[in-house]
Amino acid sequence: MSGILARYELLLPLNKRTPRLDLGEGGTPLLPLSKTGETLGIELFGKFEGMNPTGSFKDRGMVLAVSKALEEGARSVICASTGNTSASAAAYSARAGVPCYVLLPAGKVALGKLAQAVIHGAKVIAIKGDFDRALELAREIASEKKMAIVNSVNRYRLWGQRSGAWEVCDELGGFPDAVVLPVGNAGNITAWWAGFVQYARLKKGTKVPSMFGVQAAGAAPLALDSPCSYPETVATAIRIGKPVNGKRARWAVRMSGGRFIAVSDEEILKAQKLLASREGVFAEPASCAGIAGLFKLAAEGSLHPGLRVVAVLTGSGLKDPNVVLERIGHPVEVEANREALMEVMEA
Ligand code: AN7
Repeated sequence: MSGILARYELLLPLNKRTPRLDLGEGGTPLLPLSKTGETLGIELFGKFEGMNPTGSFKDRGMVLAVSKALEEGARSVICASTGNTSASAAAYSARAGVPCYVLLPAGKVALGKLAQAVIHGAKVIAIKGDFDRALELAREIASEKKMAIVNSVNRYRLWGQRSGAWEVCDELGGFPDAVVLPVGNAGNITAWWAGFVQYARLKKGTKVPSMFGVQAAGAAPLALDSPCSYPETVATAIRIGKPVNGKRARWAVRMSGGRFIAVSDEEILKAQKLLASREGVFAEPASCAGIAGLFKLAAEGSLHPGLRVVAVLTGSGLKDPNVVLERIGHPVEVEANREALMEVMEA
């Protein structure tokens, strides 16, 4: 076994009756982002969660949530999703052999994620509304029909996601000074903070890193501290107006000495291009909001030089090919001969 249930058995709520699902989740690379770090004047690492089995950090929570659902006798699984949760829920449900129902905001899910949910055999239903409405419906139906809901309202999801923080500490041989994460439903930032707190109890004299949560300006109820009824952003993964874990995330961010930040779609896409073209790391737009947030902090003069910072790159860029092709364009086509080719190459 190679996944997080085996690796962190003693830190997770497992017992003899818990089935040990495993798709090899976790163990993702912690990549030095030296060029970007140099520009920002900090020591920067990217925790590349796009390397998880379904291409996002959700797998860390999903492996535990679906295992616990099986232990508790659930016959089916349900979730609402902006995409990544559905891909992950569909994959782990397939592995476990239980039916999976997925509610998506119609027309607002990246192509790769949609394909994943469909191929894993989930019952995929597009709701004519946004994610927040889809989640309300999923919660209602889950409690009526006794289905296991595997959104981040499920405590096991967040517990499993703590493993990302544990891996970072293990690999660095200590705690980073700060962590930046993109924020949608505000589950992951809460989970990472709880993970650091749990680890700090084991290792005396350590300080939990400052947590910085970055939202897209068009969907930033926490960063702007005002309700958001019509969330909109190119980073569809975090197109969320009513974060269900908002209260806990506010607490975590405040306790850690961090804050929430809003960044524009333009800043997100610029950060995505920078990571891909200068660091060789292709992450989906939402994932890059954290990097955009760091640039914002640096511009304000609130990023202390020399800090050791981890940016959580939450999902793979392959999830959302359209956002790249629409922005940057398709390759030039030439006649299949040397002259035509040379003409284009030398242009
Ligand atoms: C790539 O899949 O909410 O703040 O339904 O896919 O814990 O919600 C995805 C969220 C960041 C935000 N980065 O995490 C879903 C969903 C990526 C994401 C987030 C998501 P939370």
